[in-house]
Amino acid sequence: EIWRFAIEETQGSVQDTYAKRFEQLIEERTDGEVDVVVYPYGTLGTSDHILEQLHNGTLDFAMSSPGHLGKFIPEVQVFLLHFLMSDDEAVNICALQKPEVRAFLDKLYLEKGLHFLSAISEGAMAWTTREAVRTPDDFDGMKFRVMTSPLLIAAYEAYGASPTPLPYSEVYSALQLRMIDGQVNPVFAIEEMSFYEVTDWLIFPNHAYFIATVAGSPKFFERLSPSRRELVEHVINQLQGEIETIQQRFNRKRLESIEERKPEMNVVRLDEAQRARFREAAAPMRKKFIELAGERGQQLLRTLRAAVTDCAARN
Ligand code: 6CS
Repeated sequence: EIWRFAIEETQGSVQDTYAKRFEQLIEERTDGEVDVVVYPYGTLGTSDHILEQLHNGTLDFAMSSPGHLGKFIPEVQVFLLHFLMSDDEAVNICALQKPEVRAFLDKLYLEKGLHFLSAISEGAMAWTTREAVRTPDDFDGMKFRVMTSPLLIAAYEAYGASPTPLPYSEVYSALQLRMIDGQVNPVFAIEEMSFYEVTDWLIFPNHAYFIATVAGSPKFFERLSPSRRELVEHVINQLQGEIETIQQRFNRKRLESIEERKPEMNVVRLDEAQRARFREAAAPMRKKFIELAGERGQQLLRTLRAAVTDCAARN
C-alpha cells in the first residue's frame, strides 16, 4: 500500500525532515505494509498544484502553508498576521497545539474537502533585501515578494512596499533578474534556496513566524481502518514536538552558514523602537483580515489570541 505525501520545500528542508520522519515511523510501525512516498517541491508543481492534488485525492498527505492556502481558506490567514503571536516561540508552539485551535481548523478544512492534521512553526520570518530596511519608510516603492495569499499583499502595501505574489520556485530568479528587491522567509529557507546570494541585507523584524499545516485527504481517512487512523494520529502527535527542536536547530545552523559563506551580508535585528513603528504600520492588516475572513475569521483570531495568552501565562 502506498501513501503519497507532498511537501512544499526541497530536500533537506524542515518539511522534508518532517515527511521523512513520518515515512520512517509509519513504515516501522506497519511492518512494511505501508510504503510512504515523499514528493519534494518541484516534482508535483507549486503549492497550489499540490493542494489541488490533495483535494482531488491523488495525494494522501501534503504540507500546505497559510501563505498560499489562504486563497482557498481565508480564515487560515490568521497565521499570517504580523505582531500577533508571542515573541517567545515556545508560547506559539503551545498555542498551535491547543484543542480549541485545532477543533476550529478541523472544521474549516473539512468544509473545503481537506483533513486537518497539524500546524507547526518553521521559525521566525526574516527579510532579505537589496537595501536596508529599518523603518516602514525604507520599504517605500520596494518590489517585495510575498506568498500568494491576499492578506500578505495588504500587509506589505501597508508598509509602503509594492508587493509581488509569486510561487516559491520563482523567487530566486526574480531576485536575480531584479524583478523584485526583497522577500521574506525563515532563515533555513533563505539558506537552502540561496536567496542570500542575490540580496545584501538579512533583517530580523521578529514580526511573524512561518506556520505550515499538515493536511490529509478526507477520502483517504475514510478508508483507513481505526487502528491505522490511530497510528497516523499518534505519529503526527509525536512529530509535533520533534519538528520544533529540528527547525530551531536548522535556523540556528543555517544563519551560521550564511555568515560563513557571505561575510559581507549585513545582518540586522530591529530594536524595540523600530519594531513599534512596524507594529503601528501593520494595523490595517487586522482590518483587512476581518474583511477577507469575516465573522469566523474574527472568531479564530480570538481563539488563537486566547490560546497565546493562556500559553504565555503557563510558561
Ligand atoms: O515562501 C514560500 O512560498 C515557501 N516558504 C517556505 C519556507 N516553505 C513553503 C512555502 O511555500
